[in-house]
Formats: sequence, C-alpha cells, structure tokens
Amino acid sequence: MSKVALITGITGQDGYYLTKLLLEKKYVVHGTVRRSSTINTQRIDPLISKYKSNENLTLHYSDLLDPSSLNQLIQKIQPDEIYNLAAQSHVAVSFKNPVFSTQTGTLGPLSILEAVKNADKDIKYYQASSSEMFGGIDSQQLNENSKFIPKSPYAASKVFAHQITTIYRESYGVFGVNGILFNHESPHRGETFVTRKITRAIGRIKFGLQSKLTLGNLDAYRDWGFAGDYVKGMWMMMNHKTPSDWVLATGESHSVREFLEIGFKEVGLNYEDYVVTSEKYFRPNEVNHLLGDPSKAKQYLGWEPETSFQELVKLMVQSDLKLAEREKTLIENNLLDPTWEYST
Ligand code: NAP
Ligand code: F7E
Repeated sequence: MSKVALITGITGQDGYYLTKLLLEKKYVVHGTVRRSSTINTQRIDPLISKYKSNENLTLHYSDLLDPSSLNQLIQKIQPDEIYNLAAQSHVAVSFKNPVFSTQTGTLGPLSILEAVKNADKDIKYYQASSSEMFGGIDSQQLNENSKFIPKSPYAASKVFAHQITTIYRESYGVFGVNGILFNHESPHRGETFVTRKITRAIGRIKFGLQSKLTLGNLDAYRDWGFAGDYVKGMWMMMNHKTPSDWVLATGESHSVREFLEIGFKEVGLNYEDYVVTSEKYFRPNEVNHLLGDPSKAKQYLGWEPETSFQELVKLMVQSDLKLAEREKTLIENNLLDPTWEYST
C-alpha cells in the first residue's frame, strides 16, 4: 500500500522538490496551503496538473497558527510521515515581524507534535531545523553537536522547535527527526533570498530590464547546496531505522561576493559594474560565516550533495535568463509593466 505523507509549507521551495520526490516514490501526498487573496500554488502547479487527477496529491487549507485545523487534518488523513516545512523563513523579515515569525516557528511544530503524540497510529515527524541556529560566529565546521547561538527571532524559534522535537522523541517515543539543513537554493528559491535576488537581477540586466542590483553584506559566507539534493536527505532521515538529528551541508563555504563573481561571469559581465550596497539590506545582527559538516549523514544515510557550488550558480543563472527573456517579451507586448529594479 502507498505511504501517506503530509507536507506543511508545500507551496515553498522545499515543498515543491519534496512533493515531486515523494510522488515519484508513489506516496499519496497531502499538503497545507494558506488562504491568500491571490493563488499561491505557482511552484507546485506543474505537479498539480500531473498528479491531482489520480488523487495522489491533495491540498488543504490550513495555517500553522491554527492548531485545531492541523489536528483535524492529521486525524482525517492519518499520515505515515509529516514533513513540517512551513515557516516564515526569511531571517531579515523575522526582525521586522518577530511575533508572527516566532509564533509560526514554535506554536506550529508544537501543535503538530501534540497531534502526533495523541494519534492512534505511529506517525513520523520531520522538523525543518536550520544552520541559522548556530549563529555563525567563526569559520568552524558545524555538526549535530555544535552549540546553538541564535542571532534572530527566526533562529530562536528554530531552536525551540528543534528542542521540543527532541523532547517529544525522548519523553513520548515520537519518531521525531531534526534535519539541520544549511542554505539550499534552486531556480524555485524565493526571490528575496540573496542567491535568487542575484540570479534574477543577472537575467534582467542581461535583457535590459534592470540597470543595477542593490545588496547588503557582500562578505557573508554560506554553505550553499542545491535544494533538490537536500529533500532526498529529508526522506532518507525519515526512513532511517532510528530518529535523530542530521546535518545536511556541502562542507564548502562561499561569500556572497563569490556568488556574484561566478554568476555575472556566466553571462560575460563584471558584477562590480552593476552592484551597489545599501544599509537597507544589512541586518541588526548578522550571521557572518556558516560551514557544515555532513559526515554523519554520509556515514549513516549514504547522503551526499550531488551539485557543486559552481553548478548551482550556473543552473540558477540559466533558469533566470529564460525567465527574463519571457518577461521582456511580455513587456514588449504591453502585457506586463516594466519595473527597473526590484525593491526586495
Ligand atoms: P519557503 O520557500 O519560504 O517556504 C515556506 C513555506 O511555509 C511556504 O509554503 C509558506 O506559505 C509556508 N508558511 C509560512 N507561514 C506559514 C504559516 N503561518 N502557516 C502555514 N504555512 C506557512 O521556505 P523553504 O526554503 O522551502 O524552507 C522550508 C523550511 O526549511 C522552512 O521551515 C525553512 O525555515 C527551513 N529551512 C530552509 C533552509 C533553506 O536554505 N531553504 C535551510 C534550513 C531550514 P506561502 O507560500 O503561502 O508563503
Ligand atoms: O541571506 C546576505 C545576508 O537571506 C544570506 C533561509 O533559507 O538560509 C536562509 O537564511 C546572506 C546573509 O539567507 C542581501 O545578510 C547580502 O548573510 O539568502 P539569505 P539566510 O539569511 O542565510 C537559512 C539556513 C535558513 O534557515 C533561512 O530560512 O546574504 N545578504 N545582501 C543579503 N541577503 C538578502 N536576503 N538580501 C540582500 O540583499
């Protein structure tokens, strides 16, 4: 019989890649969607058209801030695995909307864990933990035993969710998994995260739709991998014999500046001719350096990243060149208003 998975945050970047993976593995997938005034399923629309007619993919309105809706949903669909991907996941925004970010990041996981604890069947739970929990105070390689020094409301809420998952594992025997994922990107990355902001701008600059790119700290270092590789790791953690904490990372760290250099070079341009910085994009408390050590996942899960940093930058640039070309055609046909630089 097919396994049943529930994914919160199915409309996000990881939601797209994980849904695709689980459907390919013949799971029956249910996902939660927030009601909004515009349709917000763009990322998963291709999967909806491919799989919805044979009932392998079902969407439900829910919000992490509504525990009773989550509880009823879990009782109704009786999933084998729950992947809690939903979060207000933008670190800079979490300083501006700290209450919403923290409530979503803490009340959400706790509500789901309570429903899992009280369910009649054994349900496995995946918590989307984050390398932001480490705080990045030096260039040390970080693993499952490294200390948490959260530096934002986002990171603090992730520490709570991580620890409450461990508490439910130890106290009630819940199969609770913490995936401590370092930054992972893709052509489906939200456009206000730095990598996608850069590759969108490169496409738009190349097609004459934008003249400059305004960023914040160019000297921040991140361990950037490809989201498609990381969702495989999530599934491997959930299908390992014992629940645990797992770091997924590439083991390489690069600066925002390096990302810019490679990205602009891919289209024959020099980033220094286009990039300016503004205080607007600096954070009240910066995570300067993140570098992960994925050796536990490699040893026990057999997980390894398959996409190099250079390949990641190139695949995002190539995808956003195509998008900018389509955008240009729409503008030329008066079907889209030109915007000369995104304010994000
Ligand atoms: P994302 O693209 O920002 O997607 C977040 C998802 O959460 C979206 O579907 C969003 O819905 C949903 N959401 C936000 N607030 C919600 C609420 N109150 N109730 C229900 N749903 C809500 O994030 P991602 O990059 O896919 O990341 C997935 C998870 O991994 C997140 O928890 C993130 O914090 C964590 N994480 C990400 C990374 C990374 O590098 N990508 C690294 C470590 C951990 P809308 O589409 O309606 O906004
Ligand atoms: O910033 C710097 C910024 O917003 C990366 C989330 O998925 O990964 C992500 O969090 C770096 C920071 O990602 C701009 O200051 C410079 O040092 O792309 P980001 P993040 O904060 O690392 C972790 C693991 C998560 O868990 C989160 O959910 O880039 N930076 N200039 C900029 N960042 C942004 N967004 N915009 C700029 O203009």
